[in-house]
Amino acid sequence: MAIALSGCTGEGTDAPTGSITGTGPGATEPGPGTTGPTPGTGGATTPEIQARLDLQLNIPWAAVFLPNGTAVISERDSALLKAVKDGRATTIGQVPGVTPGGEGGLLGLALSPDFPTDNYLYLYFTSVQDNRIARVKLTEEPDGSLVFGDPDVVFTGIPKAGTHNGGRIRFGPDGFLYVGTGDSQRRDQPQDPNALGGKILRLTADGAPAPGNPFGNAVYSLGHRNVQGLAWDSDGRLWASEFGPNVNDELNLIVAGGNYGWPAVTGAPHRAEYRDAKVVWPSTADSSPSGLEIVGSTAFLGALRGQRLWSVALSGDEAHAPVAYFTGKYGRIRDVIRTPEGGFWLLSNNQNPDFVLILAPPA
Ligand SMILES: [Ca+2]
Repeated sequence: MAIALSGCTGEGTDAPTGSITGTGPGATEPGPGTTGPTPGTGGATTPEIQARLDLQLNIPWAAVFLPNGTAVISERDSALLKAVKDGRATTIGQVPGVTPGGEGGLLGLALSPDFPTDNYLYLYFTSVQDNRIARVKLTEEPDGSLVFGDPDVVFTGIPKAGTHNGGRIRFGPDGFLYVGTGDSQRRDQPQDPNALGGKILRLTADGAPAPGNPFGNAVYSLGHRNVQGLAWDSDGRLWASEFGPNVNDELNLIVAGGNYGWPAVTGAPHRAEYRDAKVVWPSTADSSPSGLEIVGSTAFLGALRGQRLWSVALSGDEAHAPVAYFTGKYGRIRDVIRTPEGGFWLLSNNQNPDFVLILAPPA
């Protein structure tokens, strides 16, 4: 069975409605817009918004926190890196070689696990011919301002398109760099273990395939449509958020060599050859999940088209039904980032200008 590739990236229309499903014991179906305590979620309470930073951002895509507490934000279309300290944003510089277009541009950021000694900031961006990963040395000047050197391209050849460019990068607990790619509107990519589209990749810090990868190349998992968020739970399991077509946004539990179904199937159809999503949002109008963070055993996902923050209680390999917060209050949410204080930043999307919401640590 193939599902028509029509709606895209939270922009689709006429999305069907249905129940939002988790797989865990005691899962409930709170429905869109539910807030507050819900059975099966461990008595989740609405996160407290501590502040809103009106930083006049232009389509921010990702953020990382440096060891000194300064945040670095990527802007997709301007290709600017901006620093945020004490609630003020300053421009660090423009990343050369970025070719924005559609959903492409300067996308994911990841800080080297050895940043205190190597000063490497990793960048995923769309170039004139592909999506690629580079690293820059990010250092502090005597006056406290940040500067970066020429990009050192470490990985190339991820297919690009107007949509479905993936873009999330993150170092895992094993010290390797995980990369979420999109199918780049090429339906032959996700099921081909030798193609880079529609994958989660696992690389060394120098951009080589990580040792032990399941196919002997850069690919870690396959059958993805457009991976948008990567995070590990406290037991080291990797979870990933993914845009569905006009149906079936997904939260997946990722295992090495796992096939997540696209473009043959979406959601959780219980087919032996594919791995079911652990959470399925039948209507992309409710979700279109992008950035993902996990604290303890709770996942938090920012929703673009759904304009809300989703939390999902995890129990081992299973996920409870998601709970929504802030539905429609702050517009589209691109990313969720853990702060050094244990709370979160939420990056708005397409709010013209965009802003940051600071959330208190979860109760
Ligand atoms: Ca899937």
